[in-house]
Amino acid sequence: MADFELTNRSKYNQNYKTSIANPEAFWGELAETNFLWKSKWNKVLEFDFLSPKIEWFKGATLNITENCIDRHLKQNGHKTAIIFEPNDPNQESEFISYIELHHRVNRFANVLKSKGVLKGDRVCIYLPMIPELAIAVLACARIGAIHSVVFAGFSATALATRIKDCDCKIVLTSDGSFRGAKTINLKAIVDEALVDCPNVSTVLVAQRIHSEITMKTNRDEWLQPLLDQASESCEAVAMDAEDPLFILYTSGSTGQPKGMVHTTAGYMVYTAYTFKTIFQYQPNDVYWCTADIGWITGHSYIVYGPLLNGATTLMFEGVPSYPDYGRFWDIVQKFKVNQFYTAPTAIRALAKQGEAFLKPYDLSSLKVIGTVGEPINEEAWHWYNTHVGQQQCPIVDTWWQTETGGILISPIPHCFSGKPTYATLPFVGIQPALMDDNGNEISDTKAEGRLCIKFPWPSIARTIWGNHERYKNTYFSAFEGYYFSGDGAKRDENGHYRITGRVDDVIIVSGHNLGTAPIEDAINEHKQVAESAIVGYPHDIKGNALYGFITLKKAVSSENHENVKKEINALISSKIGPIATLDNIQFTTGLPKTRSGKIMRRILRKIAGNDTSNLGDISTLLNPEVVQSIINQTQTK
Ligand code: 7RM
Repeated sequence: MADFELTNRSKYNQNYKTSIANPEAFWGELAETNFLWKSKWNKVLEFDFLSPKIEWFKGATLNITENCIDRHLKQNGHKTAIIFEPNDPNQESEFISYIELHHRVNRFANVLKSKGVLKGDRVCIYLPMIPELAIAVLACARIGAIHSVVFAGFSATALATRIKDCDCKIVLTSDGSFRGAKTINLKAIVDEALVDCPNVSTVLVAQRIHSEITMKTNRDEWLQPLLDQASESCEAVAMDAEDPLFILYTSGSTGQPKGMVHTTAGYMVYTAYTFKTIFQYQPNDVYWCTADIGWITGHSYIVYGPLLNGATTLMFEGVPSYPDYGRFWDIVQKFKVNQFYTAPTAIRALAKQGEAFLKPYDLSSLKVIGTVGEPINEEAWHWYNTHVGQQQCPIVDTWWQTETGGILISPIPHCFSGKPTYATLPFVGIQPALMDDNGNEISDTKAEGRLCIKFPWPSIARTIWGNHERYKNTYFSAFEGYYFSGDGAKRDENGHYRITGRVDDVIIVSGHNLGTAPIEDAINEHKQVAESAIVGYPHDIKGNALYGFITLKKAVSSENHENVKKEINALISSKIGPIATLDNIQFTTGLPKTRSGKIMRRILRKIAGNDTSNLGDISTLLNPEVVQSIINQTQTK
């Protein structure tokens, strides 16, 4: 029988080789020997990147929650599945065993059933980082409902768009949430969103902050009394391998977010295997990923990946700065965390506070530390390595996307190590390619180009909900026969990859992917705004900050400029969320455009980044004179 462990370089080499030479045999055996199936597949893989159509383990039936929970009960029922650490450090933590998780998921699933939720129905989950969030996700999976988790920091407008796009009839939320010293009235945001969503007939509300909320008769109900009455056993519905498990929205370069659809079996196999091998999870370890379950990182590496491995996974409700910047390290010490996974933006924010916040804590339990979400700069990498990992912990700089479901490029501890800013080598089964400007794959090892993947892996998203054409156009049309990631990358002479960032119009601010289009749409709603263009520019903490170039309809007196700026940011805040507000706003007389009317963001990016020495050829612009006028304005500011 094959040895799928990745604990040294030769095992990685061996498994990588087989996974490429014979993907079906590799994934087939891995799937068969490590998971619980109700019935076997007819074929491991069928695909065509042109349609595109991708099917893994087609014909097999299974339920992912039996793999996440039931199969651990006999041996590990009393083991802690989820540690919940509340926002307030003085409030008690919760330890949820696999047995308790089983009961709570089943109760929740029965409540959903009693509200008429059927297999294939979409359920919107708008909850903070409390146990109910993970339990709700698993409850949906138990009965074959498709969960659509919306990050509880999103505005009413963003929530409504997502509810409507996949036609959810039910929303799961809470009265509110705690975030550091703040409380947020989530239910009020839901109420506002639902004005625009007539199809939602049920809202179930978890109680978290005990705030005054209004309950709409015949629509809204408290969750807890329903859970109390529900049975703690619930049959796990047999799902086809390719039945959708969840939808998760990601911003794109047009206003409408893309509902990425992930299916059941392939997602299960890939997230479980990457979790185990990349984090080198051992049976008694405590693993902590600081992401929110509202993002793909939370789906794959707080909930599914860890639970599929029978791991103990920590969920933290709060923020890194509350009650002070030592909170993360306090938690690591308190639970003797062994694997810690966070984002460069958090690392930079913590590094800025200095080492004094780390000093009081014992971090010696840490074995592997990880980063995800954006390119990590060298300085942040070294700080993480020195002060958090104490030069003892491999750093896994994991590159992947909402669309990829799981990690595609990352160091694997004990197989090969990371080096600053490099995501290093492809995971088992992953075939990256770099493409040149003419659309051809670059064969030289040392190269730079657009990052594609040329063969399917089990957890790739299968479509965009309700818009397969957009799925094809976005990911499979730029380079025929390849999946295009939207990122650029460099490859060194050893074949190690360094991700350089997005090549499209998505800007990553503090780890949040923000499409420029929806922000511009919000700004353009201001009655004095004629036109706007948003670009990113480097920012010490956030990675990128937003710079808005805005032309006004008619001249506004300079005293009023500040007011208009405030109003613009307020608009963005209400339409998208505070994360998308602009750090810098410049009113201009025009925006540089191509002759076909496309705004040349490339030039604005250089101006925003204060790098105007080489703007390239601007003579083909419709209005080259506008460029100099914008530059002059920046210099006199
Ligand atoms: C997991 C996640 C995806 C985009 C992706 C990249 C960027 C993510 C890294 C990274 C450099 C990394 N999903 N990205 N990880 N860039 N190094 N290790 O973040 O859908 O929200 O974002 O994030 O640009 O395309 S996501």
